[in-house]
Amino acid sequence: MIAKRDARLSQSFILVSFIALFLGATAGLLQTLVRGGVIELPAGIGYYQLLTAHGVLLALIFTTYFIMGFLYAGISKTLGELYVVPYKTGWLGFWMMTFGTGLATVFILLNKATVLYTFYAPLQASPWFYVALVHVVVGSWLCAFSMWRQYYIWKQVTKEKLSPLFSFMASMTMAMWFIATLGVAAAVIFQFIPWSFGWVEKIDILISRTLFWYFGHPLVYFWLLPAYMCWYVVIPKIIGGKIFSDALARLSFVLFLLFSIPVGFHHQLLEPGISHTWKFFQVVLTFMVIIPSLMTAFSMFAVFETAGRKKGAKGIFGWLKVLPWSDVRFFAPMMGMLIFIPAGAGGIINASHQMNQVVHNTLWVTGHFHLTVASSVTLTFFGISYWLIPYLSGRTLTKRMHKLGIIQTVMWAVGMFFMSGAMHLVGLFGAPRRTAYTTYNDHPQAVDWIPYQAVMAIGGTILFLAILLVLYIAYYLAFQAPKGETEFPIGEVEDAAVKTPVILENWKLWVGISAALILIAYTVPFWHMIEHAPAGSQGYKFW
Ligand code: HAS
Ligand code: HEM
Ligand code: CU
Repeated sequence: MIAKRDARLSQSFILVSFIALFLGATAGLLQTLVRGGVIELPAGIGYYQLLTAHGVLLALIFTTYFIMGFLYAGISKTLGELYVVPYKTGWLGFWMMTFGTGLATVFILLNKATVLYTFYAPLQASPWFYVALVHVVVGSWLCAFSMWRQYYIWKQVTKEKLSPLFSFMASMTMAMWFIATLGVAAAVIFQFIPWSFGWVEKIDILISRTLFWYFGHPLVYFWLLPAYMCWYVVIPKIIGGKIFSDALARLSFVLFLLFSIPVGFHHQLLEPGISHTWKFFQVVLTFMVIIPSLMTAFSMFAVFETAGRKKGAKGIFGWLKVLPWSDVRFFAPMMGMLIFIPAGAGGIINASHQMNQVVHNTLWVTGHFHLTVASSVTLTFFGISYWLIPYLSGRTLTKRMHKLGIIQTVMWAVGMFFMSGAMHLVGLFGAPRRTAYTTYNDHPQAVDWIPYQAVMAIGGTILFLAILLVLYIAYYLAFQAPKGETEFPIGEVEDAAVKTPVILENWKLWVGISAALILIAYTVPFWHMIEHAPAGSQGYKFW
């Protein structure tokens, strides 16, 4: 059982995460209804104001808080109760992040920061929005330091060469996060804050966007890696199987550290001012970062098949039938995995330099990330919640909640099939992302888009109902379910697996190679940007 004080830290993160989920999903529902032409927004609320709230509260806040709650619980489980310094630093991080989150939310609701979650210059928010972002980022750094400290003390005390797999993955995820957030912190502190307070008049747009995407791509893996932690470590235990290979799992996380950062240009393939050579180089590295995901897919298939065959499954696909489909702790993440197959294929299309011209800035891209972060990752997080919340609250997952969880998962998959499917299709026909309802003066092409947007609204409505259901389940598991013990499932490694080489825990080596790759991929293009820098831009407020 988890120590009460550690449980409280995790619970606090998860509470904020679910509040953000509710607010962000409400905005999402309204967006689909507006774009589908079903409603007009009342009370002077702007479409872009909602979209900013949706992006910030779901992509940045819901995810980050859930991840912190999950990682702290897993670290406390595998490395033991938090030591004093990691514990106190964790709380300091929580409060700093929460102050920032509150401040940012207020300024978005006041319509003073309608700059979308990517806060692209020359759109200019109130300076307090950027100050709020700094608090969220620095607070998350405190959490990173706190987790590394726990890991370090554990190694000192036990004198073990290899740490438990979960704690290694958590430390690696936070290492990637720290290196990545240096970029966004630099943009916010050195560019956006002085510019929005009026200390300097102009901002260099290209540099600000480049620093953003230096952070923005690893950001998506920061969401994904905790889901992978569940797939690698938790799922084998739930299905009565074993982890295929500890070494392979660690290697895939090392590869994420190396290749997820020097690839930001694949979001800027249509941005002028960066030479094709460097875009091409980063596209090649983008294809490298697909490899650890393919390793994960391979490893998960191996886990399922081995577990199935041990249970006596026959034939090529017999193992599929004996998987515990009615166990929501398995079913929800498994739906996430299945959805990740088309989601990842879409990502490979996006990254293919020429094809990016067809899909960039269309609803196709919005479709892509509602499959990745809003389905594969989110469904896995829901699947984790079904055991993590009762584990933390000292309660149990009842049969009724199991059933509701399965219904919730099916609703999410169906809703997303309609919403994301329609987004992908209409995106290929050219419908832009980030636009409110418009018929472009009844232009025939724009009129053709409208039925797809209506389908998006149907999907969005189902998704919103699914959110209400998951919130009810979470509330019940936290406060009402019968008292009892729930396990934090941690898998064991297959006996026949290769021994894990100690070099995989050589942090200096991996962080060093990561830094070298970043320098290779970014130094020359950055130098060009500075050398050929235009006069810069003043700020604009279009809302
Ligand atoms: Fe992406 C845009 C390329 C993955 C999120 N992406 C975005 C944006 C977001 C996002 C939020 O190159 C929009 C940002 C914005 O607002 O502008 N993405 C990729 C590539 C991958 C990828 C190559 N993206 C993700 C993940 C995300 C995410 C993960 C969130 C969590 N993405 C792009 C590009 C753009 C982009 C361009 C810019 C587009 C533009 O022009 O603006 C890859 O990492 C994907 C690799 C994944 C796979 C799938 C492996 C499958 C697995 C499942 C196995 C299943 C099992 C179950 C075992 C190759 C691991 C089997 C069971 C059975 C029963 C069969
Ligand atoms: C954008 C709907 C859940 C992340 C959008 C848009 C719609 C939408 C319609 C695009 C609007 C446009 O480009 O004009 C919904 C609905 C949801 C939902 C109905 C469920 C109730 C989520 C979740 C996440 C997420 C769970 C992440 C964890 C995003 C992001 C954007 C977005 C990052 C892009 C914002 C931007 O372009 O600035 N969503 N969504 N959504 N959604 Fe969702
Ligand atoms: Cu990316």
